[in-house]
Amino acid sequence: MAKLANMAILFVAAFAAIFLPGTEAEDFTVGGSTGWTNNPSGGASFYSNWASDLTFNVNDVLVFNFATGRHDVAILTKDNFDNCNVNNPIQLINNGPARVTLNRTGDFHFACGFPGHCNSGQKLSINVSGSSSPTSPPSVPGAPGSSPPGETPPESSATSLAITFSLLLATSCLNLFLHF
Ligand SMILES: [Cu+2]
Repeated sequence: MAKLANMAILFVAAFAAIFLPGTEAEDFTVGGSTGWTNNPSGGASFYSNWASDLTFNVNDVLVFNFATGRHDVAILTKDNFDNCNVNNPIQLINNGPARVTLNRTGDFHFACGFPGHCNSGQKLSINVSGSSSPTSPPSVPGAPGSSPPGETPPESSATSLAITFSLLLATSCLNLFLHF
């Protein structure tokens, strides 16, 4: 009986191991293969278009791909971001590629601090949502004329699965104790 319970625990733990990583932090390469650059195709809307398909959660990481000395990453207040004022950043990261951990919920504003680069579209504003409040609007898959929707795995269902399996694991442990 104890052996059976042990096997059940292993089984449950294996499932938990499979599903739990889905809830862990993700890396996002800003701009995809374009990287972090001035004059991106599409201009000022390039990086907001890139971000519009994505959901950012606390502890996710933004990876800004650029060559050191050609660009940088300035973290700005909303006002300075809106005006492309890069002279008084909250934080400036000179070395590329730069990894920025999204360590809180709310808005983050980034721009390149090199002269003219922000005004040419090298700027990104994102919102980091709490894991319990998905804010992305429902997409209509296969709607005519719509671009392919960004298929992100439903975090909440992975989380509830993980919770279910954790509960199962706890129950199995209790069972094991009772049988000893
Ligand atoms: Cu730049």
